[in-house]
Amino acid sequence: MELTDVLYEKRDGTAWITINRPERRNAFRARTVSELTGCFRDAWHDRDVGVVVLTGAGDKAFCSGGDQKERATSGYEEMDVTALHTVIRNIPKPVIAMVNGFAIGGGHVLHVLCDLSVAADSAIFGQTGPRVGSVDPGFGTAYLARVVGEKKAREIWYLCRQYSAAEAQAMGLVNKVVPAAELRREVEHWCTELLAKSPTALKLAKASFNADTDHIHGIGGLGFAALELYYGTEEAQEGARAFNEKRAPDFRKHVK
Ligand code: 2NE
Repeated sequence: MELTDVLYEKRDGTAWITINRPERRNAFRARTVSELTGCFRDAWHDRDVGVVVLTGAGDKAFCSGGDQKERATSGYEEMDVTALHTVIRNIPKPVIAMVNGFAIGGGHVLHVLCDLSVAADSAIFGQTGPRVGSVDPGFGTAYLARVVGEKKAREIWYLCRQYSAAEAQAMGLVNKVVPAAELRREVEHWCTELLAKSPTALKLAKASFNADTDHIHGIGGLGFAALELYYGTEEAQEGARAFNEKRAPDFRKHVK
């Protein structure tokens, strides 16, 4: 597949996957998701690749989640986010999120699913689903709770606040925070360290960590099927419309 939304480069044992839609804070549309999934699959089968880095183009955003403009016009038809989540989890090589700016909404979920997260001190973290009429059922919610604990995960999802890199590190959401200018060098250093380790031991360790939460796949599949139905409702559409019209959403009439 020709790449239009993603940059893909393999260098010295590391595959660098960069979401390249900076004018939309690296939001993903259906095409972006399928390109990302294809790059991860390529890295999976390339015996020269030992580590994968996921990042965003520019210095403002890692990824701002689903493209709300595309959602408002054509919906998220053809967007298979679960396939992307699955390949990030199952690729038998460590995946590092190089968080260079906003990691928001479905973009926040992507960094949570990576094995390791190294962030710039300027990075900002948060979920927005209940503000824009969406949610990331499955790994986006339940696995986040494994990372930061139930109370904090519910706060993150219910209140849709933004958190600084220092706050993210304090809650165990990222492994390391460095000045923005040093981010790439720091990540390269982590890659070099990982590439010196036994790939089979890393593969077994990853599979073993995953085994504890693999059951979330099932509920995630069910949840995304429900999400498709929710997106068809007036309530969910009000969320996307409000974001695009740069106003606060009005959900009050939908309380049941
Ligand atoms: C990311 C954030 C916080 C950045 O704020 P700021 O102030 O730095 O930038 P601004 O002005 O909001 O954004 C710059 C341009 O990028 C577009 C904006 O509309 C704006 O465009 P113009 O007005 O210049 O034309 N942009 C930013 N994010 C976009 C997006 N996600 N889709 C389309 N265009 C986007 C701030 O921009 C923000 O909060 N963005 C939205 C975050 C969000 O709600 N994401 C979706 C969550 S739902 C989801 O990801 C999802 C899911 O839950 C389940 C399945 C699949 C996806």
